[in-house]
Amino acid sequence: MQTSWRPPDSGTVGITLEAHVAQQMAMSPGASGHFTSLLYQLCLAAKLVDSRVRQAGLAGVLGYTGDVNVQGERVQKLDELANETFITVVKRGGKVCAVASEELEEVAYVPGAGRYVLTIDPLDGSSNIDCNVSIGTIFGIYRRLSDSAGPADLGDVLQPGSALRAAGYVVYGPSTMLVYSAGAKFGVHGFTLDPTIGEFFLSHRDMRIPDHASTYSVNEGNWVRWEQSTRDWIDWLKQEGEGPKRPFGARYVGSLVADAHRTLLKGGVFAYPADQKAKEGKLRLLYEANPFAFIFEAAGGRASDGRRRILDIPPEKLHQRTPLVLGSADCVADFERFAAKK
Ligand code: AHM
Ligand code: MG
Repeated sequence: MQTSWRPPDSGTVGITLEAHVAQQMAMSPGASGHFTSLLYQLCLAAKLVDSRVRQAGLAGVLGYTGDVNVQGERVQKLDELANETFITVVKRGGKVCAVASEELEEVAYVPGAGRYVLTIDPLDGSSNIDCNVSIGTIFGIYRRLSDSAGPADLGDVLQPGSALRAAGYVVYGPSTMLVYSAGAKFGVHGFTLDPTIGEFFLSHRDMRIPDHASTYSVNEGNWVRWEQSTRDWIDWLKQEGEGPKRPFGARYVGSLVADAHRTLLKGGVFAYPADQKAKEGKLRLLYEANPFAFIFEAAGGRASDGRRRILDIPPEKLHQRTPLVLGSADCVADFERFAAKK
C-alpha cells in the first residue's frame, strides 16, 4: 500500500534537552559539567512548575496569598510555589552560590563552592495567572566572581548582562517550551515538553529572529504617561509610508515571556518604555531584561533601553528597573531614532 508518510528529519528527532546541552558543552573546551548539571536542575524545576500550572485550577493554587512582595505587588500562590520550587532544586543541586529572585527582597546565598549565580523571575506574567493565559519563567546564569573558598556577595549578583554565561525562559502556554542560549557561538534553541513522558525535546533548532517584521507589542494604555517621542514612534508605526512595511499590527499579551517569545519567532518589536509613573521603566534588569537581551542578541536581534544596549547597563541594585525595547534589529533602531529626537 502506498503511503505519504515520510520519516521525520532525523537531525532533530528524539533529541532531549539533556542530550543537546551535553552535545553543546562537548564543544566547549574545559567544560566541567557543572553548568550542564545546573541546566538539568532548571529543566527539572520547570517540569515541576509546569505540572502545577496544568493542575492549577483544580489544585487550588490559583488566587492571592494575601502577602505583598518586594515590588509592592500582591503575591499569588503560583508565584510562591514557582519561587520555592526553583530555589529548592538549585540549592540542593549545589552548583549555585547565590540566587536573585523577583520574589525575594534579598539575595538567597547558598553555602558551598557553587560556581554560578542564578537570577530568576520564577513566574512572570502574574496578572495572567487567573485567566488561563500564557505565563513563564525567565533565568540568567553568571559565573561567580568571588573566591569560592569564602561566601558569595552582592558583587557576584550585580554583574552586567554582557557577563551572562547563559540565559533562558520557559513558556507555560498551550504547550510548554524551554528556550535557552549559552551565547551567540552556541545559538538559541527551543525545546517543547512532551507531557506524556515529561521530557523536553528539541523542536526549534538555532532560532534566528526575522530581520524585518511589522508587529509591535506595547501596552498602549500607558499612552497618556509616555514621553512625546514614544507617542511619535507609535504614531509612525501605525501610518502608511516609506521605510518598513507599515502600518504595523499589534499583539500584546501582558506576559513578557509570551510577548518576547512571539517577537523572537515572528520578528517585530516589544517595548515597555519609561513613563511618568514608571520613570525607570517597569521591567527588572537582572532577571527580566538581561536574559531576554542576551537571547535576542544571540538570535540576531537587539535589546535597548532606548539609548543604551541593555547588556551594557551596570546594575546598581538588585531589583533595578529599566525601559526595555526588544526585537528585530531594524525595529529597535527605529525606536532609538525617535528617542534621540527628544
Ligand atoms: P510580573 O513579573 O509581576 O508578572 O510583571 C511583569 C509583567 C511582564 O510579564 C509584562 O511584560 C508586564 O509586566 C506587563 O505589564 P502591564 O500589565 O503594565 O502591561
Ligand atoms: Mg516578571
